[in-house]
Amino acid sequence: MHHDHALWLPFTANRSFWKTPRVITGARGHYYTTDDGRQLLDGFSGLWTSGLGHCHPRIVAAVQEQVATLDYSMAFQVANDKAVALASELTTLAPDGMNHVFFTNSGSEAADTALKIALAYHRARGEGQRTRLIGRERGYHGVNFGGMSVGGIPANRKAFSAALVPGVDHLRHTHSLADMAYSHGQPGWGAHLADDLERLAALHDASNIAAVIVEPVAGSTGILVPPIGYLQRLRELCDKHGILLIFDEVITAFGRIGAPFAAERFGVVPDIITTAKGLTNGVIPMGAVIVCDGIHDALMQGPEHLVELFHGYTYSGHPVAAAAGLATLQVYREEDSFARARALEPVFEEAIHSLKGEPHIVDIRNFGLMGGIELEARPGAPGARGFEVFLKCFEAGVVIRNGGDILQFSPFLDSTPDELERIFSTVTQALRGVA
Ligand code: PXG
Repeated sequence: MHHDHALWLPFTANRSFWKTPRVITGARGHYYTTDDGRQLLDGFSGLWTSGLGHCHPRIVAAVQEQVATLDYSMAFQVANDKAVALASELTTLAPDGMNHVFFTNSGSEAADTALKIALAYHRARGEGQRTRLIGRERGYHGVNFGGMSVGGIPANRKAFSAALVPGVDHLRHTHSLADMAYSHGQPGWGAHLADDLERLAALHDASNIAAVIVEPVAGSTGILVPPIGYLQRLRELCDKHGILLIFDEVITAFGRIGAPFAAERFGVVPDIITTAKGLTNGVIPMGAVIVCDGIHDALMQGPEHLVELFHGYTYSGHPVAAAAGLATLQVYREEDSFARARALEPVFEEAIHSLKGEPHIVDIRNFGLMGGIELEARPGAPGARGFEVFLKCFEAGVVIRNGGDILQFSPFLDSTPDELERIFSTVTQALRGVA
């Protein structure tokens, strides 16, 4: 039977949505068009995805050409030329020694793939007892079973508690309003929180732990910037105990923090990097797991005619997605996007911190072109204030995002100071207008 409201939206208040639907029909550059003909300034770069702006002509052309040249080819036992080329391009951007790329279709699939590679690696080396996986409170690694289990967002886990992957622990998160509120960039306090790994290593014996997965800067949970020295300390402890370190760079890669990868920006090289979003500028879904030589090589064993890793997706390395990825990387290079993002960072920092003192705000935090404004929850109605600010901004023509009562900002890599000014003055007006 025909139903006008058949669409069940992801991570959305569906009943509220259908009372006043927000429907996008087009986009160009830094603006969306709505079904009622309005232009909206995008203050979130899609969903952290589209740092180069919407409908970038170079990427559009590459996709159009690819879909008419090779739409799809079998992904198993056969490769397509664009996937071969994109994997190779990614390794030139990645830290030295990370020369192998496994494609997925999303960040969630990249997280689960990385965890499976970690387990398979230890087993291949005769350390099959290393099965425990360590995530972090407030971490987000997508919604599939592995990523959800190592993730640390209570609402995402609550309904699935009994089905979480066994043998998972969580490091403490790094957030403390009392110790770091209104930090500009990295907080000076909190490197010692990485020592939480020592506690888990002692409890379980380190020889049972396969991997630690963290977002270098946590995104979905409301922009938690790593304390100075924290990631370095985590790397040292993983090395000491033979534990793999996985950086989930689904948000932080490709210029979001002014470098190709957070690994480069922070000077900490993990064993595995997961990416998605900015890999194709959001144009075609794609994720990638970038793996160091040691892990890859350890898995290349057994008879040569046999599959080494029993894992993969029908659409791994999809040629149209890979063509979008190749064009995206080319544009990043030609427009010097990562350096531009780095140059915009102090302007963004000043703009977001200028809201200090506006109603309801208890913290403002930023790193790269990632920003968060934490609001005090309205008593008895957590999340209501953040949602109302989102709605007011949308009505005023600016798209931001709220994760509960934390407002999130993700400008384009080439946003202008005027656009930043418009975004934050719209937010200011919204804050003054909510109870
Ligand atoms: N890891 C990280 C670090 C992410 O940010 C994923 C994995 C999952 O990616 P997919 O492609 O499976 O969605 C993400 C996704 C937010 C928000 O409000 C962020 C994401 C998704 C939804 C909302 O910041 N990131």
